[in-house]
Amino acid sequence: MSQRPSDRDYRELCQWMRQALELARQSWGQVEPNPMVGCLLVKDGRVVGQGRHRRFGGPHAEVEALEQSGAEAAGATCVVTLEPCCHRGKTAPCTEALIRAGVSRVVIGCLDPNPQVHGRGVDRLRAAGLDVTVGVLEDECLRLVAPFAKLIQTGRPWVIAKWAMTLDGHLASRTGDSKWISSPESRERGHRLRGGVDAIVVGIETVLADDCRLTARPPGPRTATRVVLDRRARLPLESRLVRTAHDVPVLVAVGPEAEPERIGALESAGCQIWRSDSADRLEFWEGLQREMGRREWTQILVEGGARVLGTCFDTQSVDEVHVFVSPKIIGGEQAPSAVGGVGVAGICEAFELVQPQFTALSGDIYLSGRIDRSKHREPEDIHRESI
Ligand code: AOF
Ligand code: ZN
Repeated sequence: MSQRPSDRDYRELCQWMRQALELARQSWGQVEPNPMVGCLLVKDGRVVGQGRHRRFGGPHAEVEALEQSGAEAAGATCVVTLEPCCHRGKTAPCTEALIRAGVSRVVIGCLDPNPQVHGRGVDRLRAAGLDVTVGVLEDECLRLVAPFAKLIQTGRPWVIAKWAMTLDGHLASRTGDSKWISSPESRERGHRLRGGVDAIVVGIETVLADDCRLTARPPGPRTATRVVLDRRARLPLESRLVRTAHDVPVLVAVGPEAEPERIGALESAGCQIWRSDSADRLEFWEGLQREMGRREWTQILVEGGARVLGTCFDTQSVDEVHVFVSPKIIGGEQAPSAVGGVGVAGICEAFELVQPQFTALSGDIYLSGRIDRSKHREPEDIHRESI
């Protein structure tokens, strides 16, 4: 019998947490490099205040919720997707605001991966006598802050790989034609992704073939820097990317073999240059990821082509995948398949999505999900096991 009320309590808390998660998700693309956070203040079974972190540098979710609730916060339960902060960043600590307002209980989705906060927010609230529960819908709450956690823990951005392919797995026909493989509705989804990330990354071959703009149309909450992997600095000055470089930033990632005159010309045309010291394709990509992390880019969208996607998978840097599969078959051994690179040897080494989501988009299948990191093993381990 004694279990019953707490079970019911837990179910109710999950419902509130789900609402807080919904709120938080509305901030996608608006708060990075900060995490998305949602918060409810609940009293006598009703919401007396709600809030979300809306913009980088702006008030935290708890503060917005407290403002809404006013004096009703006294004795209320705070349901928040992320551990309240206890440090002074761009804003004052949320723990103190909750304590001051007389909140009696705090229900937290997950701990803050930020080492300045991690666990200390909880300690502070408990020390002030508040009842604290941690871990309600923890997996979902951790998933919400995964890009923020990756950036803060590894200094690298969250890598989203996106491509559109035919039913037989090609990115383009044998002549390089790719307009259009996916439906307008699928392309609209792609543009929505573009509008929330910090960078859109492509290889030089893609630019040479498509003269792509790599902008979000219509624009989203965030303007991505367009990044071209271009070891020899071949990006044409008359390309649409370079011609618009003054309006939307372009970063050209070049290798040691790039000629200084080419680099100078691109710089004069308004492009930024990042130069790798390494002639090795994998080291080049590793270095660029570190550079993007240094710039506090939280999420980047890699759009291809096959070689770049191959490099991303070969270096195990992909975190999330969005694929549009169109019911068209074009054949051709010369037609590029979606992911190049070296690839894996055995199916047991395959990158696999966790609980992928499927949506039908005017005939296309839109499949998305995160890469299962728990399953991932070093190729060497797999080799050892097979001996
Ligand atoms: C919260 N509630 O809504 C968010 C939190 O520079 P600041 O003051 O905005 O602090 C940013 C840090 O605060 C961020 O790195 C993360 O640890 C935490 N984010 N915490 O209590 C919120 N967005
Ligand atoms: Zn805070």
